[in-house]
Amino acid sequence: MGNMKPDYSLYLVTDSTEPILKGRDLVQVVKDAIAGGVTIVQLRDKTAETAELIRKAKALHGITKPAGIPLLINDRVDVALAVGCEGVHIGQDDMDITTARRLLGPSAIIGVTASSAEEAMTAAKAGADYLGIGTVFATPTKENTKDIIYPSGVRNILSALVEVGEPSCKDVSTVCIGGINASNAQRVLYQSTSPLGKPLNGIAVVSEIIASPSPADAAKDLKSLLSSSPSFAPPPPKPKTEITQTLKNQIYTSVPSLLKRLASTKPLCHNMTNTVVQNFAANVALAIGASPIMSTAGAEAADLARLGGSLVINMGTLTPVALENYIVALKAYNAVGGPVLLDPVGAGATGVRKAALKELMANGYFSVIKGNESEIRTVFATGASSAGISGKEIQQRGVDSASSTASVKEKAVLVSTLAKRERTTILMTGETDILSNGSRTLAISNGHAYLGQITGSGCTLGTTVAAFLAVGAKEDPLMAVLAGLLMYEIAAERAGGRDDVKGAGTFQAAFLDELGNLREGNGGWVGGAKVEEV
Ligand code: 3NM
Ligand code: MG
Repeated sequence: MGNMKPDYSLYLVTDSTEPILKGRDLVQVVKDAIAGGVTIVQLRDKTAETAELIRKAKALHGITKPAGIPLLINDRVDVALAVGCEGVHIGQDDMDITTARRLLGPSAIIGVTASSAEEAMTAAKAGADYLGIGTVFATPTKENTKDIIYPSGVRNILSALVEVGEPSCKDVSTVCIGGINASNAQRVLYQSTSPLGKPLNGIAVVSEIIASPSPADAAKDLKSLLSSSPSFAPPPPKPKTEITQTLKNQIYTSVPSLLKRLASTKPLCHNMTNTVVQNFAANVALAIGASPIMSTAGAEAADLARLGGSLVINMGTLTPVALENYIVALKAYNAVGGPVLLDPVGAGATGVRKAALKELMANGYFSVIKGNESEIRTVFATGASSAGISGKEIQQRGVDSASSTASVKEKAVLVSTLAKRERTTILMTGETDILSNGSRTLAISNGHAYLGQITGSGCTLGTTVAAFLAVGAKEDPLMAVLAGLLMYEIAAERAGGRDDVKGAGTFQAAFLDELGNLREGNGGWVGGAKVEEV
């Protein structure tokens, strides 16, 4: 292996087929791409005869070498030897690494395709310099891709490489491949970087650069995306040790200030929610001082996202069309950094809902995922792999257990592990609610039994939390969620305790009144918060 690790950050894989290269000169396209910032090039041509492949490789090496950029050949160790280029990329069905290494020598770069933790670990232990992890998203560029693994699959492989405790696995370089483009590159990097694993060293692309009318601009765009965080990324949670304020003081200062901000900005609270609770959710949004819109049309989400509010995706009355609309809207909010809350209603109940949850999580980032214990367990299982992710034992304890005997402490471990893994904020509701950003975990025991007797109390909590996210997610999502949760549950306590409340019907009206009262107050009601660290 070479002493200096190559720069894998923007890895270009070539393609000479008509739909991608469009008859242009490959050497010129690669030259432009290098000018735009590509850091390593792989010649991939599945149809060229040996003589032609060697010719192409020599021509490419003529431009990569002076630029100081490694050239690797896909599959063909013989061609790499003939050309004297820097290495090869081999698939699972190609020559084994040991033989390739013997032929190419210790300083050659050898990369291997891996789509599972097992393949990744085997290749790393056999001496691969880097792994091409994929297929991340379905792509027309490569037929017969084995597995679509999504960013969660990449993340789980990276975690497995660390967990196994082998230097060869921990140190192997990694890029991801398959359907990566300018609209998803930052998200893929963000979501595959778990504190439980290791970060990717780069992204590998074919069509985003080769098929572009301007390969130089396409490379430049990707390059600049690599060096910044996606706009939806929350500020990294403060380590517990760096939080100097007591929890109580923090609540006393941040909740009233968020409330004030909510009142003064009246943020748009965009609900794509189920048909059962639309009316109630709109009323709750109004009561807390947000501006509701109940649009379910994905096509108008981009316009709405630009208004600076937040989005609730609640899959309570899921249909195939609804799912398509959710994904369009999710992408629109992610693109502008608008907060999105996911309420995976009934996620574990049917195969259709489980699949929808998986697709939602693969297609975007959620600032908050909120659900009851069974739903959060399903979310946990959805992003987990069969191998190598911490907390596996939690998942196996029963994904769909509606009523579990798990203690607050056990739930807290699940919620904080999930928050850490997904780099987001998780709220598990129940008699005691558990809230975590992966670094800090809180147990909240406000609320009233009447909430369980009216429809949509969970869904409209999502609406409330989302409204607070609109004004507080950029600063501290955990505090924003806590503020919404406390306002909601303390209003329920006040309504439930009123003399004129005789049952679920009068409770619902009184609850809306009390939300309005809390909105108008100065936030002194936070004194009723029952919150503790776990
Ligand atoms: N290998 P695009 S996917 C060459 O999963 C290749 O191993 C893959 O093309 C794998 O960037 C792929 O145009 C094609 O989606 C990637
Ligand atoms: Mg191959």
